[in-house]
Amino acid sequence: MKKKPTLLIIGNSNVGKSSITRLLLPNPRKFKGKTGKQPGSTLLIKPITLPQMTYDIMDLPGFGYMKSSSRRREEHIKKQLVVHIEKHHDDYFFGLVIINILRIEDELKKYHFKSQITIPLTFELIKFLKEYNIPLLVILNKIDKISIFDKKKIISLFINSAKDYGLNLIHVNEKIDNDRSKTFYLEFSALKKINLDKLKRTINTHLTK
Ligand SMILES: Nc1nc2c(ncn2[C@@H]2O[C@H](COP(=O)(O)OP(=O)(O)OP(=O)(O)O)[C@@H](O)[C@H]2O)c(=O)[nH]1
Ligand SMILES: [Mg+2]
Repeated sequence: MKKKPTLLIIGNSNVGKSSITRLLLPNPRKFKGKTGKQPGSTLLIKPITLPQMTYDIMDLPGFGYMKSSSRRREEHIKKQLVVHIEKHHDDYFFGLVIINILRIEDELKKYHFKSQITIPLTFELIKFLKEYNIPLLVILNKIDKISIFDKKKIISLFINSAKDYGLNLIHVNEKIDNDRSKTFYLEFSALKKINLDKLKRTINTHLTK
């Protein structure tokens, strides 16, 4: 049987990767994969493949913010992910980089504004995936948890900081061409299903190409 194209879902621990994966499945209630309060719920690198679906989904283990695990295990997971992408990047037709919108300010303060040397992990990850030419959508998840005012403030901070690392972030609604130099983002809530239709449509656009 011919292998189906795979959707990549990647990001820090506890950002909502498995919750989003579940929303993309035809029958979410049957999905046995764990979502949880405890970061590190997903540990296996194995795609979800269903006969009813036109693509497979790889819900990768999260990295960072793992209170429950040791640093060594964290490093191990990160290395595993890098090796996985190096080896399997060709399988992926599209990638979702999931970010918890509530964590953006902290990450930028720590690794961007306070230090010239460090690069925020989120930007490093986007750049890494772009090197392999995987088309990406950055998902700013958990917007149900903040006010519209804060949402606007954080998103513009995010876009402006990204520019310093050569990343040109554009809202997916403003997409007019397939300029590979741009990276698209979408604000999202897995809990309230905000922008779920938009997400599904965007994935399908990439599938038919
Ligand atoms: N309020 C809110 N909570 C969310 C949202 N998406 C996910 N969550 C919650 O966040 C927690 C983590 O969600 P998961 O989907 O397990 O996160 P994950 O990225 O798969 O985590 P790991 O597998 O540990 O890397 C769960 O308690 C979810 O219910 C959202 O959009 N809004
Ligand atoms: Mg998970």
